Amino acid sequence: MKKKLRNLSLFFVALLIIPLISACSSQTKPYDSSKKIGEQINYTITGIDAGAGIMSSTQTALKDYGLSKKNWQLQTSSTAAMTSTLDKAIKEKRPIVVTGWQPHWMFTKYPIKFLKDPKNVYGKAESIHTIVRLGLKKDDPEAYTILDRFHWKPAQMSEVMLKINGGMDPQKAAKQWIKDNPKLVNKWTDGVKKVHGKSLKMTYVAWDSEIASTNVVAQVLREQGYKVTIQAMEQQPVWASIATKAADAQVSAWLPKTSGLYYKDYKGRFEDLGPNLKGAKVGLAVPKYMKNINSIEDLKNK
Ligand code: PBE
Repeated sequence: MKKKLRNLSLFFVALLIIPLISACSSQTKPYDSSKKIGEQINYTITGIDAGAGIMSSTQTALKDYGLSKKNWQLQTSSTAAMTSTLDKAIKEKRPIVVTGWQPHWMFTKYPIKFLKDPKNVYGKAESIHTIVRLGLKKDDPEAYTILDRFHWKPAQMSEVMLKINGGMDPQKAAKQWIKDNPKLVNKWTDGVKKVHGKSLKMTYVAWDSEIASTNVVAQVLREQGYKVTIQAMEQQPVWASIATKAADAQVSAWLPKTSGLYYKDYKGRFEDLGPNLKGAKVGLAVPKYMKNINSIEDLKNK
């Protein structure tokens, strides 16, 4: 009797597992340019966290390019899950479409390309702005000056991101980068009076680019004598924290499009110190071996 029961349960386990295995193996097929791309990836774009601007832009893209009508959908996950799915797909030359942005190490580490966006849903180039709370200039002119001067290039942000991606602690990566780039850092701090243990709070979203920039700025301010805390949260609370003066600064506003909705919502309740980085880019990306997929329109037609 017992044995029969065990056999029966084994049978049911097999019933559950066999379709799972075949579902996986149907995904492990390499990219085939003779087949429709949508069919090969179940009409799914691999996305990141729901609060990211790139996610709402992608929903707009699905509508504007007529992809929603054709059953295309955007899968919510996290940056870490997205990059690990991308990693696995590339190892097996499988087709995949991801939400991509630059600066990011995914473009250094993997052979991927942005899809053309003829309807300009994602905007051409973006800048990343520094946003501070109202009144910071008066309360904390030293920190304000450094935050206002902070600027760097995509390649420099990538250097910090790559260190962190290689396993280095973000604060340590920031310290090392600051040590290696005294000329640029001096431009930010030149002539600014040091302080002694004044508190300052920064908020950020834990995207790789923002982990890098926030840690660098926080560390520069620490070396000026500030006691800086940095706190990671979702995008909306980051903007709210500045608007309510619960936090002093954030360096992660991708504009005009990606963080544009929050910028509009909180307008008048923050000060925009302008770009700290120019030449950022947001869009959909695919591996380069997907040779005949070059535009978002190709997702519908090819
Ligand atoms: N990102 C990285 C963010 C901004 C920084 C492109 C994932 C987004 O809101 O989409």
